Amino acid sequence: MSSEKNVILVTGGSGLVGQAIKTVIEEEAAKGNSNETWVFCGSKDGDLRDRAQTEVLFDKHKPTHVIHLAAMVGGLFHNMAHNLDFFRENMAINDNVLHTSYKHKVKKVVSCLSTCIFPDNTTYPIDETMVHNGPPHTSNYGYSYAKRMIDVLNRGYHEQHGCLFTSVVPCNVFGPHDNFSLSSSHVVPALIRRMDDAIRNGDQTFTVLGSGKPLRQFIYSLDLAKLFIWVLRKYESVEPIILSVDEEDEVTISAVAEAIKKAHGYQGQIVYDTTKADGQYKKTASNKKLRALNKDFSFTPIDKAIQDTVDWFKKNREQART
Ligand code: NAP
Ligand code: GFB
Repeated sequence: MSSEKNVILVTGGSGLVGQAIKTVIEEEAAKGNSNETWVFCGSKDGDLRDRAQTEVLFDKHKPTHVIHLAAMVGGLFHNMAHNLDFFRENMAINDNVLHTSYKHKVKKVVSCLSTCIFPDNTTYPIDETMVHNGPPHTSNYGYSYAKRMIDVLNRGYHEQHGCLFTSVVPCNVFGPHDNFSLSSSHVVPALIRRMDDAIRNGDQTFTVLGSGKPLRQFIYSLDLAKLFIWVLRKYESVEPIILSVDEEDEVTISAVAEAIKKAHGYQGQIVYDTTKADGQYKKTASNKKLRALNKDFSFTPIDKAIQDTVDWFKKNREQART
């Protein structure tokens, strides 16, 4: 990024990933001066489904760069129940943010896809070239197709207008400031919150939904934040880049539940409700492209990341999204 004053607008800045980026940027700022002004926005600063409100936000902040995180986001069960909403809301947000970025001559936009949007019937490991190679898993087709259209829009703005609009593809993310609500959360915050409830209620058993057999790669939000900032400053391609832990760091949902049990110090028994959906069995993604470009990055071990997140939740439950 140039040495002149840069203004980085982070849409979705009040959420899990946005707050992790804020934490990392604040730690950086404490170490010395910067020619960057960072602005973290949530829906109270403007509903990005609305073009006029999007324009007002951009007029106000005049960003030179955008990290575009804002989205309707949720776990497996929320997606299964709201595929239409996930498609329409995210299509509106993405078109407004990218078109307004183009009209405001934003130098670079980094948007966010997800490893869950890849074809369900695929070879492994999944890589960046496979985004459009077939239909996504039925559980979240709405979210997946809307996210894939970000890649289509990025190519269109680059080819037609020379814009540097790119995207990253994280695996499953968790960490402080996550969404711990019962209705829409992802598996890690859901298990953390529900096990805290079980402890408070004195429950002797704890139910994990599904079989516990599916496999996932999980990245700690603070690690993803550091990689996002690296992409903003150093990655100059329109092609998506996967930001995930290594393939061999993939774990079962059961292993995650046991790690959360240990972090909570919960003494009860974990049981499985196999009447509930498992979702995708696996979505193993390769981080070879990232490793080739960012050789020295080291990920936080998952047990430490889970312990830190459990500790954060117990300390901040009253203010957390529950
Ligand atoms: P999150 O915690 O739910 O945060 C979503 C953010 O988007 C919030 O700041 C929210 O603002 C904002 N937002 C939602 N609707 C909006 C609207 N209509 N107008 C303006 N802002 C709106 O989600 P997250 O986990 O941080 O996700 C951030 C990005 O990472 C998303 O693009 C998501 O698809 C992607 N991602 C997440 C995961 C994961 O496992 N969490 C995995 C892969 C990719 P308010 O809360 O203020 O309303
Ligand atoms: O994070 P998650 O909800 O979504 O994980 P996905 C779902 C897996 O965790 C399934 C099991 O195998 C569930 O059976 N699970 C067990 C639970 N207990 C729970 C629980 O209490 N809550 C939840 N939510 N799951 C999502 C996509 O897929 O991945 C989204 O649907 C998004 O679009 C996200 O991209 C990153 O990993 O299955």
